[in-house]
Parts: sequence; C-alpha cells; structure tokens
Amino acid sequence: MNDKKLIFSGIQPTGTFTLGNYIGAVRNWGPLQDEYNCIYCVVDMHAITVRQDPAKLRQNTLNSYALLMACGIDPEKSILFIQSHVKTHAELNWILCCNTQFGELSRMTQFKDKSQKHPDDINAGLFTYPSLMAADILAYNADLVPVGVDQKQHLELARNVAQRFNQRYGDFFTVPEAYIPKVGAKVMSLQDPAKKMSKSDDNPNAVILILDDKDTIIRKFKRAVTDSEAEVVYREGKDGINNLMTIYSSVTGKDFAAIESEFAGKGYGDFKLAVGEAVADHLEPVRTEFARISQDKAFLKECYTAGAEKALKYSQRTLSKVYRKVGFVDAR
Ligand code: AQP
Repeated sequence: MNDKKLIFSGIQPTGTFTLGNYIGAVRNWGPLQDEYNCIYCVVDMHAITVRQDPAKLRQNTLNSYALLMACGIDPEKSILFIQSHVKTHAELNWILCCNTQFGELSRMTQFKDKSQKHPDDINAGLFTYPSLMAADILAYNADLVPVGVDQKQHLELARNVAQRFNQRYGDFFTVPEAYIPKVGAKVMSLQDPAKKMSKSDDNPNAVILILDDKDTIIRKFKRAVTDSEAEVVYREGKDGINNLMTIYSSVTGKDFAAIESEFAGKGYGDFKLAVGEAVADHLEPVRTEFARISQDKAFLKECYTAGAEKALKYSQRTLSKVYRKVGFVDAR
C-alpha cells in the first residue's frame, strides 16, 4: 500500500440499509476512496449476535454487498469483503477479548439496549461485540473509522484496547479516530424521534429503507411524528421536525436557515412532502444501480472473493506480529 491514511468501516447485514445507515455512514464511504486507502466490509459475524434466520442472513449479506457497491463503493478502489470470509478477524478477536475488561464491556449502551430487546438470548457474542469490532479495525491498523454517532462508544473501546495492548506489549496498533459526519450522524425514527432509526425496528413506518419506492417513502414521511405547532424551525423540543430538517439538509445540502425560510408560512404537510420527494429522488440512482448489480451473481462473487483474498493477506501480517508479541510459538 501507499502512504495514504487507512479507513476501515463495516455494516451489519441485518436487513436493507436504512436512511440512517446511509446518511450517517455508507454514503460518506464512497467519496473517501480517492483520498484514503479504504477497507469496507459486510459484518455478518456481528449480525449473529442477534438471532438470524440462516437463509435470510445469506441473502441479506449478498444484498448488503451489492448495496455497498450501489452506494458508490468500487471494489477496484477499495478492499470490499464479507467479514466471515476473513478468518483473521475471529482470531484477533480472541487476543483482544483477553485485553478487554468485563467492566468496560458492561458499560456499552448497545449491549444494554439489545439485551433488553432480546431478553431470551443475551449471549456472550453480544457482550463481546465491541472486541470483535476492535479486531476488525485493528487488523488493518486503520487510522480513521467513518461511523454514525451510535458507534462512538464502541470506537472509544477499540481505542482503549489498542492503547492497553500497546502498553503491555510495546507500541504496535494505530489508535483509530472516529470520523463522524457533521449533519446526520444520528437519524432518528420517524415514529419515535427520541429513538434512532434502526434496520431492526419492528414498525416499518419508523424507518426509510434505501430501496423503498417513491410512493412508500412519501407515505412514510407523511405519517412522521412531529409536534402540535406548525413552524418548520430547528429548536430544542421539536425532535420530529429537527429530524426531518436534518434529513432534508443531508440530501439537499441546504442549511437549517435556508430550510426555515423555504418553509416559512407553510404547514407541516408541505414540508413532509418536500422531504419525501427529496429523499426519494436522492435514493433513486441507488435503487437503479442495486437492481443492476444484484442480478449479476457471478460478478458479485468475483468481487467478494477477490476482496477477501486481499483483506486476508493484509490482516494476516498484523495477526502474525500480534501472535509473536503475545508469546505464541511460530507455527512454521
Ligand atoms: N440512525 C442512524 N443514524 C446515523 N447513522 C446510523 N448508523 C446506524 N443507524 C444510524 C450507522 O450505520 C453504520 C452501520 O451500522 P450497523 O449496521 O453496523 O449497526 P447499527 O449501528 O446497530 O445499525 P442499525 O441500523 O441500528 O442495525 P440493527 O437494527 O441491526 O442494530 C454504523 O456506522 C452506524 O453508526
């Protein structure tokens, strides 16, 4: 590789990406490819921390891979692969688990939220999820990790683990920095604007999926929960409107002041329709591109196989050094 900085990020194949995944993370990944060395992956091993239907997981993984390409990630420019194809992630995870404290994992809000949501399956993988995420990032000594704000706590943990390892075994891992967008780092549910928009939300009206058609997108925005005022302004206490303004700003590039004057004197109905149309038009090329790419299964396979080979070669070098540092005997 050259001396450009290295970016790593991943997304779980737990369903079709939401507008939150898109604005907060994925749509920022493509433009980074010219300035950085980029490594992106579909993190299917993370997905099974919550119970998945195997056939659906397989399909969602392939769709997620094609969706990343449809969102502008070019497997010629970036290393794009499926996490379970690269065994070094699981191997490094074990070493990092042994350098992660029970107390710090216990403080993770995602663990608390998901334990509450799935009380019948609070498994060890869900608990150690952040160690695997640290392995994903540290296996490539990534400098920057573009994520939404909900992943900031996990990234902090990855930084702590890297620092702890460096203290114990001598400077080795790059301590990664979060790369969080200024607008849209946390897109909220359309039905409960106090909660983030999530792929796994049970209420379909709460979530815009990036493959939803135009009518569906407009219908969901029309039903979005707002407030009893009729003023399109960004202000504390107006969570629903603030969220819609954030979304509108993200897809049009207009700032909040411009949005406020555009809708001065108009009602929420006009505003919701405008947001719906802007989002649908913005996502249209992604839908078209996904339809094209996802049909060509042989090409997809070629891409993810080549991506995994490159990722394995790269991360194996890191893992071999880590094995030596912790005192494992060379296998050869
Ligand atoms: N609502 C959001 N707003 C902004 N960014 C978001 N991200 C997720 N939700 C929002 C960012 O998307 C990237 C991929 O996330 P993930 O799939 O790895 O896991 P997640 O954060 O748990 O996403 P979901 O949609 O909520 O999935 P489920 O429902 O399966 O748990 C990350 O960079 C994340 O910050």
